[in-house]
Amino acid sequence: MKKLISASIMCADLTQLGESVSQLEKANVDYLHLDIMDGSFVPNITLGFDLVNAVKKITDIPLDIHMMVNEPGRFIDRMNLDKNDIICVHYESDIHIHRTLSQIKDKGIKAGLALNPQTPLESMEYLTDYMDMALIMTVSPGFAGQKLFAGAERKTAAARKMLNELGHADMPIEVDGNISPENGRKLSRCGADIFVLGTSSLFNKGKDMTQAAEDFRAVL
Ligand code: S6P
Ligand code: MG
Repeated sequence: MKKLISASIMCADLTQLGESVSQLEKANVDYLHLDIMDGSFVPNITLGFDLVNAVKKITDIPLDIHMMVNEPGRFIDRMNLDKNDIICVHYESDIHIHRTLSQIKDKGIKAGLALNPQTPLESMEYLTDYMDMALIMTVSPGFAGQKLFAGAERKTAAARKMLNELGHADMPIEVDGNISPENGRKLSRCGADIFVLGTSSLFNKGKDMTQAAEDFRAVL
């Protein structure tokens, strides 16, 4: 599977968002990753739906929406997305997450399911037919600039094995949190396909984004 990069917009310079998006277009990133938080599912609040819709209007780069909110199904209709975009919801965020995944797919948008570090992989076992992507969190969600969770490699490898055995060898696995070039290379070997790049790689102060994206791709 082709290895893809998803740029974490919460790590960009939010005072010049339009400029950051055009730099990311030049850097040829595959997705823009937008973190939506509610201050309850995670102890932070970052980007919101108006910002998602504003970004959608200024770029053709597909959006990769990471919903860190309780009962995300309440908000799916707030975003004007299309078939190239992904909405990823957390297994832990709704006791009826199967319904939420179906709700996203019924709108013709790709659906992803995310798991917090401590959530067993088996949580997604019976939901894979409703998913277009699996997101293995490699930090506890909520903040940029954290350290990779110790089980990240083992869990990513086990996810790849499980998806292959269930007949989903073509389903991409995304990893999110402390994806430095070094961690990216290790996780790529474990079977990760989409890499969320934040402060650990793409948004390193002083480094040009095109160069940073190229350097990252070179280690995969
Ligand atoms: C964190 C969020 C992430 C971060 C990204 C930051 O909860 O879901 O998408 O924006 O992990 O990257 P880094 O390299 O600072 O960890
Ligand atoms: Mg994220």
